[in-house]
Amino acid sequence: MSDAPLPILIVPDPRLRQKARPVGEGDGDAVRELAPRMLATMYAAPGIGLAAPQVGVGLRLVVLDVGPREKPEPMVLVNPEIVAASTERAVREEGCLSLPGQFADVERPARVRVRWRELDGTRREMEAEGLLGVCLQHEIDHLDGVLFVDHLSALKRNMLLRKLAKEQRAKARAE
Ligand code: GNR
Ligand code: NI
Repeated sequence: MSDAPLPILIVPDPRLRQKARPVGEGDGDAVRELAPRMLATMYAAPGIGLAAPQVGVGLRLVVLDVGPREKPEPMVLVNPEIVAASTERAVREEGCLSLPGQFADVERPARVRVRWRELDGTRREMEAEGLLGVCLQHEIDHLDGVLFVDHLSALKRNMLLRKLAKEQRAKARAE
């Protein structure tokens, strides 16, 4: 099926650490096929955002829906970029579908201005704060091979990565 969920890559898959390339003119068909499948994957997970590298595709493509589950408002962002960030910072607990079961408080700019194109090429720009602002920063990080744990101290990052590895080993044994 066209919107069958895709497998989500888990840390330490090296594809999560690669920098994705911009979506170009020639990628239109691929992106129009991929975006609905990424949305289906995100909703099934469930998650509030998903970046193409998380499903093994090295393109600068993000899907997002931070709204209430009963009122889906899917967003597809082609080549999203942060064009401005506030000096004010905010802390929020983050998780990631590529680090299942791991959560930590992450400090980031409180507000960002984000620019992207829609699937039809329309240019969009918005300022975001709160959960949407965090999710946009988290997803755009994925496009550069950056994970939320990279914003933590080395001590916290290593604790969390070791806990993930341990839990993934236990899960593999149980399967
Ligand atoms: O589903 C997700 N929830 C979330 C919660 C707080 C901050 C960021 C996120 S994004 C995450 C899905 C994901 O891993 N996207 O890359
Ligand atoms: Ni993530």
